[in-house]
Amino acid sequence: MSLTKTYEGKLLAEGARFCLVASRFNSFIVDHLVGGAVDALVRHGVREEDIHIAKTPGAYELPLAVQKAAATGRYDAVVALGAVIRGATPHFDYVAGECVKGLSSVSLQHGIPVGFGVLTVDTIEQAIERAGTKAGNKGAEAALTALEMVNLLRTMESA
Ligand code: INI
Repeated sequence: MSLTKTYEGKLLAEGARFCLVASRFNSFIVDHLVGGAVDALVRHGVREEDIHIAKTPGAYELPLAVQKAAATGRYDAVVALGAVIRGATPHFDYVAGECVKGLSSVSLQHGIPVGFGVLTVDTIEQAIERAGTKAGNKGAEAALTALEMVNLLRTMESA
């Protein structure tokens, strides 16, 4: 028998409150990520009234709004949802890079999980595949990852 103590999150977080921060840019994709995230959380026992949604203009603005949500102290986790599509825009690397960098620093700064549901893809087809079609729904995945992290942190705190 092993004496090693292992902590691992379950997909339950009783009474947990979530803020989904979603960008309006590429909303025809992002709306499906938001829908997937809400559906996944509710199906895992989160109350609808414990899910709040904030909208930003684009993915570049997500870190600031996520930071604000975290700073309110109202949420157990925040989930960032967006779609950066390379297409023909030279903006891609700046928008995607700054977004990723900002989100990870908010999580560490505030000590709460920040789910990363921002698609960074080359084409609209790849975005569609990840927004509820053949490659699943990355919004749902990010929300469940955040839920699991809430459970893990609770378990580690109460040990
Ligand atoms: N914002 C996105 O969310 N996705 C993109 O693909 C995108 N592109 O390609 O430009 C994008 N740009 C807008 C950016 O997020 C800011 O809102 C804008 O630069 C104003 O600060």
